[in-house]
Amino acid sequence: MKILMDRRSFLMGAVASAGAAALAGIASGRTLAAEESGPFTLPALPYPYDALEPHIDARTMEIHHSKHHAAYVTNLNAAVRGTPMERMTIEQIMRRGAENLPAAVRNNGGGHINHAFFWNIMSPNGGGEPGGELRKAIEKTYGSFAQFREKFEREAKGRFGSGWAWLAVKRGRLECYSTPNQDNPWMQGIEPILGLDVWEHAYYLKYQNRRADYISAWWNVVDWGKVEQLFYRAVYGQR
Ligand code: MN3
Repeated sequence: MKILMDRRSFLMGAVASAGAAALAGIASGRTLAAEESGPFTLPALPYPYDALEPHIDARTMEIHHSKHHAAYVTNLNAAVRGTPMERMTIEQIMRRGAENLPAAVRNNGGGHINHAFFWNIMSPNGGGEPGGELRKAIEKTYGSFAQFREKFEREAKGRFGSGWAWLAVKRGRLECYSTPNQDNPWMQGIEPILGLDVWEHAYYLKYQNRRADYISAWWNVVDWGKVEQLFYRAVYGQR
C-alpha cells in the first residue's frame, strides 16, 4: 500500500504538471504556423520526425503531422469561427457528443484531438510492457498483457476502412474498442489512455496494405509511462 501511495503521489504530481498539457500540449502556444488564425494550433511533435524509425518512418511522420494534422487544425478553426465553440477547449467540444456536433467539427475536431493524443503516447524510448496499477487492471480485465494485446490488435485490424483502436477508462474500468473515422472516446464521455491510428495515411508509405505489420511494429514505440499517467488521471483525477 505504501508503495502504491508513493507511486500515486509521484504520479499525481507528474499528472498535475503534465495535466492540461497531457493531451500533447494541445493548448500550448508552440505551433508550426501554417494553420490559419484561430483558437486551435498544431502542437509541435515531442520528438523529431525520424525518432520512431524504423517502426514508423520519418516521411510518414512528417506528412502525417505537418499535412494531415495541420489540415484538421485549419479546418477546425474555420468550422468553429463565429460560434461559441471558439471559446471552448477541444476536449469540451468533443464532450458534447458526436451527434451534437456539426460534421466539420466532429471530423476535424476529432482529427485534431486524436492526433495530438497519438503523438504524445509514442516515444523513441517506448516499447516493452506496462507496469504498476495499469498492468494489474489489464490482467484483471483481459487475463494477461498478451491477451489484452490480442484484443487490441483485433480491434485495430477489424476496423473496416479508416478509424482508431482505443484502450479507455469508463467509470474506472478498462474498455478496448475501435471507432470509425475521427470519432473518439471523448465524444462518448470516456477517457482514452491509448490510441492507434489505423487510417491508411498512418502506415501506407512504409507498410502499404500490411496493416497488421504496422500494428505489430507500433508496440515498439508505445510510451507506457505516459499511458500509466493517463490511467492514473482517468481513475483518480478529478473532473
Ligand atoms: Mn492520422
